Amino acid sequence: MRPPPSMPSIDEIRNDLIAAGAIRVGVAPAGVLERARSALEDRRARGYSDSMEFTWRNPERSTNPSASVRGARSLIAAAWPVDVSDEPAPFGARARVARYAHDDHYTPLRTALRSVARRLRIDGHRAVAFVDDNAIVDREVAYLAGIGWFGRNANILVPGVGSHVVLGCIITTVEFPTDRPVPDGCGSCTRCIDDCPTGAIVGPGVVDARRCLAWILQRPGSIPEEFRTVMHDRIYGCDDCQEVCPPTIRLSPRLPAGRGEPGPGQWVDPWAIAFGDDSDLLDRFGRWYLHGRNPRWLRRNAVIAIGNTADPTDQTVDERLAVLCDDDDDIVAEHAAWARRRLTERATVGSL
Ligand code: B12
Ligand code: SF4
Ligand code: SF4
Repeated sequence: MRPPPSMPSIDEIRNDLIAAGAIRVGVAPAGVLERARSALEDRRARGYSDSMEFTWRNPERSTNPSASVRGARSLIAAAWPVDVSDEPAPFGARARVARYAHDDHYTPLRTALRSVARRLRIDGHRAVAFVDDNAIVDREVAYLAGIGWFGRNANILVPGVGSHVVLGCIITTVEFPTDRPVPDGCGSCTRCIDDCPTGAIVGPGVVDARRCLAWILQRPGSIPEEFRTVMHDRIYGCDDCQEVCPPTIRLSPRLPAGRGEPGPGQWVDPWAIAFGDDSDLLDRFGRWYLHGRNPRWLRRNAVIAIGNTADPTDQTVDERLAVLCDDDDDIVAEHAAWARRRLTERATVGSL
């Protein structure tokens, strides 16, 4: 009979994850994430979480690793670089995808973490991989595991890498030696707070999601008019608080490319989305968070991007928007009516 494989050391695990594509790996103790729990409760009470569920749905669970893996002793956290390459912006109507969603980076990170977790389970331990899962607050885990510091934009900034990473972890009953948190690297900078287009960063590391475009683009319902122009060409996610961040700007060009599963890329055609049928849209964008898996929210965003970016002198733009004004979906129709008004306004002031 073959002997059971020997328990991998944390160095072997780290090397395996780095070889698979992770850019930083660290270990945190698996105690309750007290700071994250009080932040979730406090921000929910202040209304900052809006109607989001995610980790807010059950903070007792999302901040207690043992609630997901009984007897948890360690959290192995990993950061995975996202695609930061730029494609030239298309002329005319366009819709921009935030960097973390150009490709799918969650799947390869999950696969790499699952492979380590499987190995630990073969040795008789409990171990489960979590990536962007409502069960655990990834950033606090990454912070405690020494992956990076909390930027004032609330993102984890990895030293030598910046914040264009996605995060995940393994919760396990194995007790590995832990790493220490990375000291703050923001210094006196406040650019992300000053330059957020909607003033959503209401304190260092505190985002009021009601004003954050990343959430506004995801949440169901009509988008308040005050945000529609400032959304500009965004269709999913917002990178502004990272694109003004000095360490992230300096370090991003060093990030390795091609570590995600191919996704829609940086630019998508808003007309194809506005007129797309449900199954095609879900085939293409189904990995994104779409409330209720309903593509109508994507169509709504596409119509706003058209209003903000299409050529206001092109008669066919108005004709196509007129069709959308009669859409069966009242959300699409209402936003298309706004887009027509916006184009008229842009034509009047002569700004593209
Ligand atoms: C809900 C959610 C959102 C919401 C709310 C974001 C938020 N700030 O909470 C919305 C939709 C707005 C969002 C947007 C984005 N998200 Co998001 N999101 C999540 C999710 C599902 C839960 C986050 C959560 O629990 N927040 C709870 C609050 C309490 O946490 P927090 O803001 O981090 O609060 C901490 C800090 O305030 C810190 N802190 C406390 N005191 C102090 C004091 C100082 C001085 C400082 C600096 C910090 C600090 O401690 C708090 C507790 O840990 C996670 C995945 C997961 N399962 O964890 C991804 C996650 C956080 N998102 C991620 C990404 C990539 C983004 C976007 C960059 C995507 C984009 N380009 O549009 C933006 C960034 C917006 C921003 N500036 O935060 C990554 C983070 C990557 C990174 N490098 O940090 C995660 C981890 C997904 C993943 N698995 O990779 N997201
Ligand atoms: S993601 Fe955009 S809207 Fe949200 S805090 Fe950052 S800059 Fe502001
Ligand atoms: S912009 Fe400045 S304050 Fe904000 S996260 Fe980056 S370094 Fe920190």
